[in-house]
Amino acid sequence: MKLLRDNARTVVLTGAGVSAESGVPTFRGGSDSLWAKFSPEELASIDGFMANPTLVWEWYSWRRKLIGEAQPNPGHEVLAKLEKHLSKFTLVTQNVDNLHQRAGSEQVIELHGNIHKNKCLRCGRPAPESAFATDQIPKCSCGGMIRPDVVWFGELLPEAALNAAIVAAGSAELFMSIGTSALVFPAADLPVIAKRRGAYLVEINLEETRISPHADEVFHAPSGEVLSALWDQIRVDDKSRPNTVVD
Ligand code: BV8
Ligand code: ZN
Repeated sequence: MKLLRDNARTVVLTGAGVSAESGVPTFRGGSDSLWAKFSPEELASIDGFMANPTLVWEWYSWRRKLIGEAQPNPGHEVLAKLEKHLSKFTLVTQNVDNLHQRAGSEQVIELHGNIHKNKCLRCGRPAPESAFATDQIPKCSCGGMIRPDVVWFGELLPEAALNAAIVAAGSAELFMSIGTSALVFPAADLPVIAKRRGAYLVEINLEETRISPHADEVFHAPSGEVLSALWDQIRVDDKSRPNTVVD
């Protein structure tokens, strides 16, 4: 991809598909998808939590355990390398699994929060790690219930994260939408904003999505494989350039 080789101002948006090769089920799609057993409204929503806090709490405990045992895959690792290799690179994720950070990405804009963080439903204070060592729903010192610090359906995204993502998308020369069905808003607006402002839009996703027809380049293949091949190409190109060092 010429723009990557030319050190273009690059913005990447990732979704659950980037973590699929780490064994973390995606939200929609295959039979092992997270929603296959339950519906989003039932679990990833305040109404779902209030209606059945124990079920939602156990679902997050199960996901936290599964994610804790997962390892970042080559897709996460290449994105961490691109952050160091390109002078203007922004990583925006819808994922809450912390795998980008575990792969070495230092600046990660988390649009939907982080599954390893919890907060009080009543006062909003962060809950200490110890608070959820058990499967019982822990209580805050103010008496409120503790909940995962993720963005549920019907909840606003963290303002600073969303604004940073919108500004980055609006000034991107290259925007890569990777492993996302582009169905959840406002995250799904980002590739459209970038394209409208003149970015070269690349999609890396197993399936066709609503943004595929608008993309300049589409790779319907596993993101770990595609990103590894792109990184190999960058290293070949850089080696052929005089006095550049590629780690
Ligand atoms: C909001 C965090 C303003 C929690 C998530 C009715 C009422 C209220 C709101 C709405 C409504 N109707 C619509 C809305 C807006 C709603 C929305 O967009 N709904 C959709 C379903 C239509 N959005 C919201 O509610 C947002 N807030 O709008 O606030 C507001 C406030 C009040 C009232 C109105 C508006 C909040 C959205 C955030 C929800 N939280 N997660 C948690 O994780 O538990 S969403 C969840 O979906 C995850 O974050 C996930 O990342 C995200 C998007 O899914 P994807 O990442 O794209 O994953 P998916 O499985 O869908 O796709 C994976 C893709 O990867 C597939 O295409 C697959 O082919 C591909 N793939 C698989 N393997 C690979 C691969 N690709 C490459 N390689 C592979 N190996
Ligand atoms: Zn509290």
